[in-house]
Amino acid sequence: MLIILTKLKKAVLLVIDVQNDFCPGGTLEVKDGDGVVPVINRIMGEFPKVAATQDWHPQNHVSFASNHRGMSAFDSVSINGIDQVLWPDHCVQGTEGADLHPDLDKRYFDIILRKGTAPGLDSYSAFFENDKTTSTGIEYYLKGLGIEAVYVCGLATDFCVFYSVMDSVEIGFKTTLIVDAARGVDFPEGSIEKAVANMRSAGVKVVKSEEVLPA
Ligand code: VGL
Ligand code: ZN
Repeated sequence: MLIILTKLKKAVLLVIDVQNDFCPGGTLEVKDGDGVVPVINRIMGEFPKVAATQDWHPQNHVSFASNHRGMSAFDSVSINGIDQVLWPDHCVQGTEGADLHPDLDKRYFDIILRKGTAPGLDSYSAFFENDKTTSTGIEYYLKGLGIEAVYVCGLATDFCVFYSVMDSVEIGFKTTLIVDAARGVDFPEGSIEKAVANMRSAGVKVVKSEEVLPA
């Protein structure tokens, strides 16, 4: 009973893309990506609701450099007026690389949202695809639960975490980044620092995981 009472009220922990391909040894590895796993496992129980996302691309996905003749990974292109960084093939539907990290404690996940499933459109944010208008539906799931506060963690700080955080603020959720429970690609170099600064400017609270644990 005590434990339930200490939980953060009307809050969700949003766990972004903690998948094998974003961890060391994966095709789009984030430095120390798996370092978020023990931190997330430690804090998950404090939240009444936990929502996880999974980047979940078809093999012919527009974000893969391999699907663009003459282009290389980390090149940038514009597709239908949307800037797109081209990535190595990653998080292909049904592959081990797309699986959530084996040590991540999935017992707490109330919902797992898959995104980036349309071949022609990428989806960094948990809330909107990269056209900024196509909803993933999770806004309404969270609103339906009466959620007011969104705590974001996972991978990558400068891409999917960043866009999820910014959309969360825009939607009107009180939004917090749990900074030691996130790691970034840092492409181009400096982009993690820039992303955190931009989040702060947008009114996002930036905290360490110990601040969400009971004293
Ligand atoms: C991500 C690049 C491409 C992420 C996903 O999860 O941050 N980054 N797809
Ligand atoms: Zn992706």
